[in-house]
Amino acid sequence: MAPPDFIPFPFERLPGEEMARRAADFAEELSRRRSVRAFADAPVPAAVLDDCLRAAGCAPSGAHQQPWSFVVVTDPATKRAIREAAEEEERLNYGGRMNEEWLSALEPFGTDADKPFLEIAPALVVLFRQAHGYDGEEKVQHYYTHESVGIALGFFLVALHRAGLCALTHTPSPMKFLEEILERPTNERAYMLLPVGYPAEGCEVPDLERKPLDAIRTWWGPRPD
Ligand code: IYR
Repeated sequence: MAPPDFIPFPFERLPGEEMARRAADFAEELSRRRSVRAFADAPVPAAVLDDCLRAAGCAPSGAHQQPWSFVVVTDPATKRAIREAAEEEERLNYGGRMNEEWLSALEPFGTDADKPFLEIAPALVVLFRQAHGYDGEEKVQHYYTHESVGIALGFFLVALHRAGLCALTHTPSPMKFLEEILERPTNERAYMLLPVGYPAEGCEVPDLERKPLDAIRTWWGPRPD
């Protein structure tokens, strides 16, 4: 990639009150985001998904290498193939690959090896991490790929929520089958499988509490108003 020019940063500082309101509103809006495991089959507008992916692609990344690829799967036969392969791995996970401690941590959520949402959700978005890049045939080192892709995933989840869509961060590990089914290049590793859509009629979610701020934040130094 050609080295970038440096240009002025068009930054506008917000008035304090507006800043406080926006921060509080955004925290409130995100507090309503939930993982959903029961989806309606209603299609999601492609343009909305594309915009959410554009938001994801704005994440910062190591050396600006943007080491991510997103594959949107709406083809029913491919969704079925993904479901079958995911359930095969999950049967092994639930049948012994996850230890007792892990299974008991999951028990309150009622998850099991059946993943009907992989066929019912109108779109499966698969996020791949590019472990390295290519310059023609030459391998190019990528940096901080896990961090970069994790941030892009976060941006994507926030964008979906903001657009009125739901998703599940699903990891039917090992996920090599996604690289195979979706015929990805050899530098790509499946990072996350996300069914995306609307909640099914009557969808329920666990009544979870989030850790209060005091439990997740330690402040060193003065607290400016
Ligand atoms: N991948 C399995 C198991 C699972 C693991 C964790 I940690 C979760 O938070 C949820 C599920 C599954 O999707 O069922």
